Amino acid sequence: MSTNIVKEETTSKKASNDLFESPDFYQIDDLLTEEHKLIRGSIRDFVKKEISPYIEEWCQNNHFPSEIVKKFGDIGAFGPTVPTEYGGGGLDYISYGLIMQEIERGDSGMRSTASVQGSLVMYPIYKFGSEEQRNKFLPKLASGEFLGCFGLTEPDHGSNPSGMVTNFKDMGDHYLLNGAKMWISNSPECDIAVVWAKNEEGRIHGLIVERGMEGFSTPETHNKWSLRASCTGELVFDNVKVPKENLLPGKSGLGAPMMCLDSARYGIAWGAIGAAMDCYDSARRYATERQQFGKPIGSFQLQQKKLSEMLTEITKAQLLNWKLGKMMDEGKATTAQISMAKRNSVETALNIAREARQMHGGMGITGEYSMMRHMMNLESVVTYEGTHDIHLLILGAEITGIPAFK
Ligand code: TGC
Ligand code: FAD
Repeated sequence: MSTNIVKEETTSKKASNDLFESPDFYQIDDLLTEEHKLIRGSIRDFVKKEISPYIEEWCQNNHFPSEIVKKFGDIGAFGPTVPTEYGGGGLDYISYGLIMQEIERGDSGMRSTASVQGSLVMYPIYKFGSEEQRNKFLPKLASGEFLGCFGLTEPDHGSNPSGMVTNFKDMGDHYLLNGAKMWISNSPECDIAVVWAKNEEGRIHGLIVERGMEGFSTPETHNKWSLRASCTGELVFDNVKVPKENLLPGKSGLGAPMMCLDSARYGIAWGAIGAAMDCYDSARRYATERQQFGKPIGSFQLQQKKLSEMLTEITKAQLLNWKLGKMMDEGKATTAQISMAKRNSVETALNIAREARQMHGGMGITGEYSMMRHMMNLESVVTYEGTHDIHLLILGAEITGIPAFK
C-alpha cells in the first residue's frame, strides 16, 4: 500500500494556538495500524499549522483560502482511496475517515472542500469515467492543480434529486446542456464540475463541464452564516456545448450520484466526530481552568455530567465509524448503514457543540474558541448530503421495507 501523504509522528508542540488532544477513552487506537496513526498524525499537524491559526479570520471574513487547495493536494487529502496510478492515495477507508476527521476537527468547510473533491468529483470520474477521462482529470484533481465540484441539487429539487430538470440534448457531434444547480460547494472556484442531468429519454447521466465552456457560469452564494470558509454557489448552463467525450460512460440513473454520496456521507460520519472531539476537548480544558465560586467549574456535577455524556457519545460514534470503515473496505457497507452513521455523528456533534459552547459561558460566543463556528457549520452538515430527516427515512425504509419518501 502506498500513499503520497507525508508520514510523520504528530508533533503538537509545533502548534501555537491549537492545544487539541484527541479523546480515546476506549483505546480505539488499538484498532488502528501504525500507518493509520502516522497518516492521522501528519494531517493533525497540517491542520494545526495551516488551518487552526487562520480559520477564525477566514470565517469572520467569509474568505475561501484558495491556496489551501494546492496544500491539500500536497498532503494527499484529495482522493485518498483512488489508486496511486491516477494520483490518489491508494489507501483504505479507515485512512480516508481519519483524514476527514482531522480536517473537520479544524473546520467543516475545509473538510467540505476535501470531501467534495475526493468523493464527489474524483470518485465518479474514477468509477464511471473512461480511461481518457481518468488520465486527463484525476492527477490534476489529486494534486490540487484543479478544483472540482458536484452538481446534483437544483433550486426546486433538493431532497428529491430524481425530479431534476437540468437536461442535455444530443446534437450529433456534442451535447447541449441547459438548466441550473444550486448550493454547490466549491462552485465559484471550480475548474470542472461533475453535473448530473437528464437526457431526452429522462435518464440521468454525469457530464464533466469545464470552466471556460461558453454559457457556463458559477455565481457565488452570499450571506451564509455557516461554512463561511468554504465557497458555495450555483452552476448555470445556458446552451453549453459539452463535448461527447465528457459524458461519464460507466453508469447512468440516480444510482450513479447516489454511489458518490455513499462515499461522501461516510467521510462526513468521521468528519463530524472530528468537530465534536474539538468541542469536547476545549470544554474539558476550560472546565479545569475557569474558576467560579472559588473552584474550577469542572468541580460542579452539572458540568461533569455534560463532559461525561460528550465523551460517551464520541466513544460510541468512534466505534460505529471504525466498524463502518471496515465494512466499506470489504465492500459490504449498505446505504442505510452509512445513513445511520452520518445521522448519528452529525446529531452527536451538534449536541456537543451546543453543550460545549454553554460551558464556555460568554466566551463561548467569541472566536477565541471554536464551538460557535463548529455549531454554525454543523447546521449545513446536518442538511447537506441528505438531510437529517431523509437519513431517518432511509433507515425507516430499511427497517420496514416501506419507503416513506413520497
Ligand atoms: P429510489 O427510488 O430510492 O432510487 C432510485 C434509483 O437509484 C438507486 N439508488 C442507489 N444505487 C446505488 N447506491 C445508492 N446508495 C442508491 N440509492 C438509490 C435505486 O436502486 C434506484 O435504481 P433503479 O435502477 O431502480 O432506478 O430514489 P428516490 O427518488 O425515491 O429517492 C430516494 C432518496 C430520497 C433517499 C434519495 O434520493 C436521497 O438520498 N435524497 C437526498 C439527496 C441528497 O443527499 N443530496 C445531496 C446532494 S450533494 C451534497 O449535498 C454535497 S455537500 C458536500 C459538502 O460540501 O461536503
Ligand atoms: P428540501 O429538500 O426542500 O427540504 C426542506 C425540508 O423538508 C428539510 O427539513 C427536509 O428534511 C424536509 N423534507 C424533504 N422531503 C421530505 C420527506 N420526504 N419527508 C420528510 N421531510 C422531508 N448539493 C449538491 O448537489 N452539491 C453540493 O456541493 C452541495 N453543497 C452544499 C453546501 C451547502 C452549504 C448546503 C447548505 C447545501 C449543499 N448542497 C449541495 C445541497 C444539499 O444537498 C441540499 O440542501 C439538501 O439535499 C436538502 O435539499 P433542500 O435544501 O432543497 O431542502
